Amino acid sequence: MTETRRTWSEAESARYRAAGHWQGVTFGARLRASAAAHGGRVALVDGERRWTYAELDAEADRAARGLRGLGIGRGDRVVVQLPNCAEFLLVWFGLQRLGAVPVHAMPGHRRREIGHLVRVAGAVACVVPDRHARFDHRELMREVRAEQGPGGSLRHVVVVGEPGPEEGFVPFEALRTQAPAESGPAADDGGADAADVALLLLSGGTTGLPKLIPRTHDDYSYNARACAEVCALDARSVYLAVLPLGFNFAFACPGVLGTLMAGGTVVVAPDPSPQTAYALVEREGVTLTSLTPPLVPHWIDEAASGSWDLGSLSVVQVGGARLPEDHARKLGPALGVTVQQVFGMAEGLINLTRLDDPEDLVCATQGRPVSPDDEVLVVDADGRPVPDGTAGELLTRGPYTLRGYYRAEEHNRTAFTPDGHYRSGDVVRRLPSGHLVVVGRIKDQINRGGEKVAAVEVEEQLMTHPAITAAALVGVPDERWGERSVAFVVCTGAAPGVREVAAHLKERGLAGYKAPDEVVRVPALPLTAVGKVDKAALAQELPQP
Ligand code: OOB
Repeated sequence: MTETRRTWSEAESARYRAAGHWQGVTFGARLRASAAAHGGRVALVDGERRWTYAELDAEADRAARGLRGLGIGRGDRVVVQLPNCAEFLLVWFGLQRLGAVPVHAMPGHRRREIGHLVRVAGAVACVVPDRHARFDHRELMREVRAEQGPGGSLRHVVVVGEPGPEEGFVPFEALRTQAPAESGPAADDGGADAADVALLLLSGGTTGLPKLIPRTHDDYSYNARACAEVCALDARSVYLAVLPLGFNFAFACPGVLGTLMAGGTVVVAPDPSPQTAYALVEREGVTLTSLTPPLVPHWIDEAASGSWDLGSLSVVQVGGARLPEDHARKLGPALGVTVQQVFGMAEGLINLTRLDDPEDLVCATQGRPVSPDDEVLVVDADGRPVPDGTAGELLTRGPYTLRGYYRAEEHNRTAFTPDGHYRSGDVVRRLPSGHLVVVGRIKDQINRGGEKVAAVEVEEQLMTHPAITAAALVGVPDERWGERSVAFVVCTGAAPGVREVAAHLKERGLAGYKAPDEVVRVPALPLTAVGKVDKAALAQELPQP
């Protein structure tokens, strides 16, 4: 199938190459080069297991041979839904070696999200754990496979761990150990071009179903490298991946990829608790990690216990949602680290506070763009630029910001300006220094401590409940999550409670984190003058704190 992809113009591409942002190197080739440059250094640590760069490179070859044995090759999309474990990276680099395209799913995604990803991406395979967080992903894959039917694209399910009795589920362990060594692969990257799509990330979403974000080798490696430079990463850096690896923040801002490109060591944390993390900091000499805001108070409390040696830790990044200023001010002294705020998006643009920024900028802003070629516009409702200090919508384009979602032509017509700026839906104020302060949002999304919930997606599912005739999901301020979600529902008969609603959404196959924190019955949904649901008025109906 031929497919046109909205992408950068020839002139822009030439400019980004000339500036050295795009280096024309694929991820498969980069890993090969890293193995040659620092073969004996430790690249990856997961519990008691560790891999040098040479070993990681050899494992990528093994995984690639096994995956190729399944018929997976250049350009094929493969949904990867794995928790934080080394296999995430073995599979990811195995796919890169074939020129295949990992699609990053979140561990919490369920039938609806995974089924949608498989369909939109036309994925030929899914890679899942056997069980994770008391959930059986093989069950999930049985359902997804059944739903796709024989005409669907999905041909293989690869299971990390026990494949179970289901016919046709392939254990990853057999793939990596049983493929004959002589079967190649000859190339570093299956012949992929650095301008090709290297991976697909998931957008936080504002529409009924999540959109896929194409990221090329050139643009995504620049994303990781530009962040690594701001964070001064080098071969001595040790990054602790606390947040899900599938999340852009932990994977490439600078995260896993930035660390590996600098010759450093990546340590994966199986859970985000400070106890788990601090034990790894002590053992592995972790220098950098990244958190979402709800974790921050727990990390501060645990550090205060005084039982940990956090001496190696030098930078803690916080992002994904707005960090309250007082938490920002406490975090640095409590852990003895430099705090860095991160305001990023899977679509591209990453803003970081700089390591030598004065405390007020670090604590009260969300950073400034990492690339000199990031273009940021702050505009009013008519699309006209506003002066610095005035709030407006953030529009952006640049060397690592997408120019169009994957297979979403209609949505692309409104998600971008005619000259290619991505409409972020975030309301920001820009300071003369270029630092941005996130003050709000015009997109219909709830940001629950960094986890994004598209209101429309949940509303559609709420209305499938037999008692609910209309629904509106609204984000309201919350001490713990920054924002929690409240479902306002219009009902016939008795209104379902919050548990019943959660059970219903689960039954519908929706990820658990999208269930509303509260359900409030209303006689009718108030409308604005133009006939849209008035969510501001609904939020006012709640008892004010
Ligand atoms: C990160 O990426 P996404 O794609 O899950 O979410 C992006 C959205 C932004 O448009 C903004 O609405 C919100 O998340 N956001 C923040 C924020 N960081 C992200 N809002 C306020 N303050 C912040 N610091 O969330 C993401 C991707 C890469 C690095 C970091 C975060």
